[in-house]
Amino acid sequence: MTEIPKNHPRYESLLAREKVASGVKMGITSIQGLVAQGRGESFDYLIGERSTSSAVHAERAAVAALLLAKNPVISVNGNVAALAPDKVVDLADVTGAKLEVNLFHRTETRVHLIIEQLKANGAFEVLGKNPDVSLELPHDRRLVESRGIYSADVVLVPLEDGDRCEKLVEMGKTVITIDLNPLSRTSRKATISIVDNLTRALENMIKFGVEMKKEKKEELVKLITTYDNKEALFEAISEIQEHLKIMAAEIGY
Ligand code: PTJ
Repeated sequence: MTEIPKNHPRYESLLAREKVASGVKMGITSIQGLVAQGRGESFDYLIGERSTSSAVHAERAAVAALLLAKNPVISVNGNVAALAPDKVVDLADVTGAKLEVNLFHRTETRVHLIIEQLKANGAFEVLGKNPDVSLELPHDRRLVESRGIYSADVVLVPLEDGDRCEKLVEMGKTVITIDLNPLSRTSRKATISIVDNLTRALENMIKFGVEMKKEKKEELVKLITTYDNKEALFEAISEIQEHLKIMAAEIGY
């Protein structure tokens, strides 16, 4: 991985880029993952590279849903494994969720390498190697484990594609997504859409998880029942508009 000087004004963004590129070199991330990261980066620029208040609101509701779930599962793909293997393992620990590797560009080698990467970051068990159920989907994201995503009541699917998100919602699950694009099909189809950068979102969620575990169950239920995803997406888009207005004013034309 190329060393990025810590005082570089775009340190976080360049570091993330290096992580995804080295994920590709290690065989963890798909080559298409580079394009996905670039797409995410451009939305992050428009958002202002911060966790907005609508994102924080969605992250709290998502953590409440994970903590109250009977069988919560976090789905891991090649970008997540490259960018935040430690954080995804920590979030699973804090919320009691299972981890399951689920890939769009599935190869058995990639599944194996991602499982090893998560274990190297402290995961005890990672599902995904032996899928025994096939969802009605025309691509490999259909392959899931009955103990994991198939029977989950709450699933966190970071950097997801719209049709599996829609299928999981159709199956009656609470689907939480992390996607910097508030206009994506995934964001519009999910139960709780977190419009934030994966790394920032996971860091916030781990912190909230530790705090919220001490809260009464009724407080967590309230966070979920008062959450409205359409409203949250509307807020996310408005926050981008506001940020762009500020940026335009700074040009000083
Ligand atoms: O590892 P695989 O084979 O399962 O493939 C994973 C990718 C990500 C390549 C695959 O799921 C894919 O092609 O995803 P998309 O359709 O490009 O969607 C990714 C979405 O995530 C886009 O809307 C991006 O804006 C968003 N995104 C990309 N990077 C980040 C992100 N959102 C949050 N944080 C990021 N770092």
